[in-house]
Amino acid sequence: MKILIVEDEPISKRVLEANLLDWGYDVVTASDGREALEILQSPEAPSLVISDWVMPRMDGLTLCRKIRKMTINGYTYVILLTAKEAKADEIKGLEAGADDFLTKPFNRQELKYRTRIGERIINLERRILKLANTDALTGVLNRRAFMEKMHVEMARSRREMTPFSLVLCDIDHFKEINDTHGHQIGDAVLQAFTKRLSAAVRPYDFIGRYGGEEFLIGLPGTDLAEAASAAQRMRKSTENTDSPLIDAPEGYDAICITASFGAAVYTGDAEDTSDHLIKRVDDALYRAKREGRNLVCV
Ligand code: GH3
Ligand code: MG
Ligand code: MG
Ligand code: MG
Ligand code: MG
Repeated sequence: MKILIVEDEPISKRVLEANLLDWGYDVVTASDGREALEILQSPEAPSLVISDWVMPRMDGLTLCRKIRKMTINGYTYVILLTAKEAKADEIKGLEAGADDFLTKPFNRQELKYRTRIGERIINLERRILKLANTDALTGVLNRRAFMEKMHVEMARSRREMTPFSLVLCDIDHFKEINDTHGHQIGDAVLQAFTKRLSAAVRPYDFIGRYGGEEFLIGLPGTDLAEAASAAQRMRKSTENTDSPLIDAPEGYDAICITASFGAAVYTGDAEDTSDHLIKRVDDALYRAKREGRNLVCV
């Protein structure tokens, strides 16, 4: 776990840093609230902050209020660590949004275990967030989480004038797999299929379960031709009979499947919407099914 220390006084900063490193934390430091805010708005920002109150440019109280208004990077747990010791100041700190309040000079053991409390809360939040966003069977994003990420990527596409492509795929004749082998094998096929999909795309592409045996793939910074070739890669990897999706159930041949793919692009047009994009990709998939399955259509 990474912790951000916000402290203008160099010696206090160094002492605190040495302690946290000693307790096994990664540490980043800032000398005032403004520098801290910049760090907290970057990707991979620390989720736990130990901040001084009195600092130049932006004090710890203002920093707390700004952190509570931030909407990116999940929850940030804040411990105010200050020379102020009046009850009224502690209340002011908590009112501004601090999760905990400690006075300097701090008791080493107390700070250690109060930091552990913050760590537990952050870990809880991460677990809940993961559960809320993940499809339980396949481990890809669930539909809501996929849509949320897609809206973020479409906004980026508008801002940066880069294309965002969407692929929708549907396993061919999947009902037969269930009917022949049962639902447990059907489930295993869905898991193996999504593994193939993620192996065929780049790390910043994202996969979501749209429904039953239908999956969406978001491809940031990708135009329609590139999206179509990514879909071809996924299609070929699925149909590859040299490496069957899952081992043969007792008494049966190895299970091989194919899937149909549709691809569509969003080019940053403010008039265009996510509903329209999904309609286009759905139409393309429908054509792939109608034209014989195991196909990519755009
Ligand atoms: P098509 O080529 O037209 O797509 O045919 P299909 O059989 O794949 O399509 P259909 O929509 O008729 O059937 C989809 C099947 O997917 C029916 C449903 O029971 C099954 N299914 C949906 N979700 C799950 C799941 O989580 N696990 C399993 N095992 N089956 C599922
Ligand atoms: Mg200070
Ligand atoms: Mg279907
Ligand atoms: Mg199907
Ligand atoms: Mg169908």
